[in-house]
Amino acid sequence: MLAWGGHQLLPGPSSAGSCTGNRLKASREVEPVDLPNCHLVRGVESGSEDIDILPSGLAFLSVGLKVPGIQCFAPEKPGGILLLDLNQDKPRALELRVSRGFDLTSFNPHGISTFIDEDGAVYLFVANHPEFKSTVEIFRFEEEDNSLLHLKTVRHELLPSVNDVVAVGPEHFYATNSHYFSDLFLKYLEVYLNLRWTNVIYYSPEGVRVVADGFDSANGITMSPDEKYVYVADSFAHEIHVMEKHANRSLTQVKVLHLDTVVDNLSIDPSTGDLWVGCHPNCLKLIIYDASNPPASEVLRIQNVLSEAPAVTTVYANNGSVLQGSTVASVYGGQLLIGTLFHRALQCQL
Ligand SMILES: *[C@@H]1O[C@H](CO)[C@@H](O)[C@H](O)[C@H]1NC(C)=O
Ligand SMILES: CC(=O)N[C@H]1CO[C@H](CO)[C@@H](O)[C@@H]1O
Ligand SMILES: [Ca+2]
Ligand SMILES: [Ca+2]
Repeated sequence: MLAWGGHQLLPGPSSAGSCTGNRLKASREVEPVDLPNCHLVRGVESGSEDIDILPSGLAFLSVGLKVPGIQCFAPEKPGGILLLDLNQDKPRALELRVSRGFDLTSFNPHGISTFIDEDGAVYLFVANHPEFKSTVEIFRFEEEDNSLLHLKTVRHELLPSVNDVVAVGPEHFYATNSHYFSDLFLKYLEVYLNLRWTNVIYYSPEGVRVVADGFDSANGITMSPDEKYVYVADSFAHEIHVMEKHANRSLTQVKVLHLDTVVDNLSIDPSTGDLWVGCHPNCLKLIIYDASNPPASEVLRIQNVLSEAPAVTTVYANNGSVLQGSTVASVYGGQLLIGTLFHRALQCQL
């Protein structure tokens, strides 16, 4: 059922194929790879940037992200968090209510992550871009009434451009900054000049610090099921960095995987430790949007990440006729859920 795609772990740093600057030329068309049993998720029309699935099969989807210069099918509608129960047959995504006092009109959610504490409370961490600024919002999930109780807004000068978060405690997280500057023009300049200035931050109420830096564009971040390793996607460098996590929460690099696609959000299969990656094989089409020639979607599975020879499989690829601009793929009990930057979400049986 799984086809092998053309992905190689490239021997050296790859400079080809990116959205911006002089690296945009190597955009690639995808060979279709189909899964036999897929359907579009009801209730997701305008993006589902990031997905996080609880052990119970409840999936959170961050929807409606707006990025200057990127296509948006619902520009007047604020973003939100949807809940999808993967235990149901063809579930419909429901929007979670958010507690009063939180400014929903400027809610612009990006990467998300969940944390479950010892007494079973579920916390949802959301990278947010109100008015295109950058914060991390911490909510508690109230399952009885499908709502999110807002607990805290984190703003910090070391968090100028948060892309994704991975929660490691009720108020503790790692976050990627995908740009060093928060000013839009400087962001373009930074990517164009290929400054390797983006980083990973560790945040706790006791202190905030840089734990890894030197990325082209640090993007998705996730953690191994045993919590010993943190994986960071460097989108424009086409790399995934495997970092060892130490008791004091510092990170050291173990190795770097080179792929020939723009890697976006990462997720882990908790049962196998496999890494699932949403990718943009031709991400220039995300920026110069043309409905008749839309951006493709591509999902990779990386097995044996820590071994000498990780196995990279293209599990799903589509030219945009079904699903445009995949950003994330997440698995639960034999089901695959694929999210997109501004399009729909696809649920497949593996
Ligand atoms: C995408 O692929 C489908 C068949 O899989 C084909 O009908 C369609 O023309 C292709 N679209 C583009 C834009 O290449
Ligand atoms: C959570 C996360 O990292 N989301 C990323 C998913 O993909 C989009 C599209 O590139 C990125 O903008 C997000 O940063
Ligand atoms: Ca995430
Ligand atoms: Ca990302």
